[in-house]
Formats: sequence, structure tokens, C-alpha cells
Amino acid sequence: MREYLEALPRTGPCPDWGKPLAGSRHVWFDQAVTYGNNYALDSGADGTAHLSAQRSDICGMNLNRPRIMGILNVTPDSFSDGGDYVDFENAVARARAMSEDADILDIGGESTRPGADVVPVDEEIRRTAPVIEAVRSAGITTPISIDTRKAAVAEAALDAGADMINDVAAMSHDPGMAALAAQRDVPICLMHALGDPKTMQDNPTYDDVVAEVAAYLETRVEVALAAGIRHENIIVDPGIGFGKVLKHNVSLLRHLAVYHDLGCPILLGASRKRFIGTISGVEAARDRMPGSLAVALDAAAKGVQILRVHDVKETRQALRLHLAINEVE
Ligand code: HH2
Repeated sequence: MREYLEALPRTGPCPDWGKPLAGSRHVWFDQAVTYGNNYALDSGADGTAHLSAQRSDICGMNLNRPRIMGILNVTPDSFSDGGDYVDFENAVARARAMSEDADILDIGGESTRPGADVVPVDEEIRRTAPVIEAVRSAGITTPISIDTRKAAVAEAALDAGADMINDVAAMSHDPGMAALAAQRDVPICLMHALGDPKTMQDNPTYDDVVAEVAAYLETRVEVALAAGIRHENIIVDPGIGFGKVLKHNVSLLRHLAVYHDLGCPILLGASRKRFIGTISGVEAARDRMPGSLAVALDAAAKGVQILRVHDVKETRQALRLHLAINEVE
């Protein structure tokens, strides 16, 4: 496994002696360490240009400031909003409400919570494609991402008006996913998961979760490139809660800046997840919004470009304040 460079992120407008982190308008760095070894490099050192380079636009969005991906689960059993939006009208109404504050809508028809069963392809298409069509017919133009591990579901969603693919299995569940993303030339998020949802929380173990997740994502980026997916279309995600216990999630969040070394935009999905309940002592997933905001702002301060959240309006308000204080004028 190679060593990864971790920029030490600082918020605020970038001074003369620093470099913007991934082209950010509110996060910069003047030091990067080799993850794990605390080997400091100065700002002029070779090897940090890819840490500061501006990332490519995704779905026409400049990623020099954090973007919000609003979650719409059209499932009966998702861990925090299961059953809320299975009704067609409710789903479109929720998409409309979120589109006021979200930069992307992430629509999913299969829960990937720990222990969840696989949903048959036909059923997943039946849940998602008509909702995407209806959202488009309703004149909602916000970019749509399809949250699926299956190429046939992604294809039906793209045909119905979706713009990007969010694959929590990083194209390992369905090898057809890589060819589809390449052929349709759409952005794809590659997320790390250890095992599949059914078994992923059965005692996951790592020697070094941060480095192992980075190495996995790096390999999946290579697989994607080899399949003809353009680098500009690849997003990476460390996969909070997917085959990780509390200490793993905390390590990943502490060292999120390591993933800038992969040269792709970073997406983070931490919203309302179990570790927030464990740390804060709040049992009900729906009551974990304040903890979710704390994690979202911390991730934004580490230069994470896309925040996948349930509480879109609240996250927008928090980010507005964060950017008002820290962004370049
Ligand atoms: N988390 C979930 C689903 N999709 N996609 C990405 N890229 N990153 C994530 O962390 C992620 C994801 C799980 O959350 P949710 O959709 O709210 O629940 P469920 O899987 O139960 O539908």
C-alpha cells in the first residue's frame, strides 16, 4: 500500500503563503503530511499540486464550494426516512421542497442499511424511474443522482432524466455499471463498503481503516478509468457506516483530507447515521440532525465537496454561515 498525502486543512480565504485545497474558496493548506508518519512538507514541496488543483465540475456545478446532495429514499425500509416517500405524490413534493436548497437530488429504491435484503431489479426500477420522470415533468431541473448498485436500474434512471450514478458498491456488485457509466459519459460516485449490506456490520476489521479505504478507492478509480470512464466524472466516498464500527467512522472523519490525494471530488454521507446516535446518546435517527450538521460542517472545513444529507434546509443554513465567515470575498 502506498503512503497517502494528507493536507492539513485550514478554513478562511487562502493567504499568499498557502494553496487552496482542491481549488476551494474557503479551505487552504500550507502543510501536508504523509498520512500516519507526520512527515511535514512545506508549501513549495513537489507533490502537492494535485492537492490544490481545482476539481472538474460535476453536473455543471463548480466544486470550489461545498454542494448539498439531498436524499430521497423511495423505499419502505430506509433507516431514517423509510416509508415516507413511497407514495408518488409525497416523493415529488419532497423533491420539490428539497430542490430549493439542494444542488443534487439523490434518489434511491433499495435500502443499504445494515442487514437489508437485496431488492429485485424490476422492483427497484418500478420504485425509482417513474419518480424521476415525474420530478422532471414537474419542471424540477435540479441534477438527479440515482443511488443504486445495479446497471439496469441506473440505465432506466438515466433514461428517465437522471444525470449521475451513485454506486455504494463502487461497480463491484454489478460489473455492467462501469460500461454503462463510460458509455453514457455521466459522473459516478465510487463508495467504499466492506462486504454487502446483509453482512457488512459483522465484526469489520482493518489494520488501518483510513489507508485501506484509500487504497481500495484508488483501485476502483483505476478500474473505472480502464473501463473508459473519464477522470472528470469520478467522485470518491469513504462510505461512512458501510462495514465500519464507531472507531472506524471517527478515524475516517478525522482524516477525510487524505482522500484529496486521489485527485477526485469527495462525497460524504454521514447524515443521521448510527455513530451520531451512539456518540450523542440520541436513539431516534430523525432526531440526529444537530449531530449531522456538526459532521457536515467539519467535512466542509476539510474541503469535502459534496455532502449527502437528509436535512437539506438546515444544512444549507449552516453552510451559508460557514461560508460567510470563511469564503474568499
Ligand atoms: N449512505 C447511504 C446510502 N447511499 N451513498 C453514498 N455515496 N454515500 C453514503 O454514505 C450513502 C449512500 C445510506 O443512507 P440512507 O440512504 O439514508 O439509508 P438507506 O440505505 O437505509 O436507504
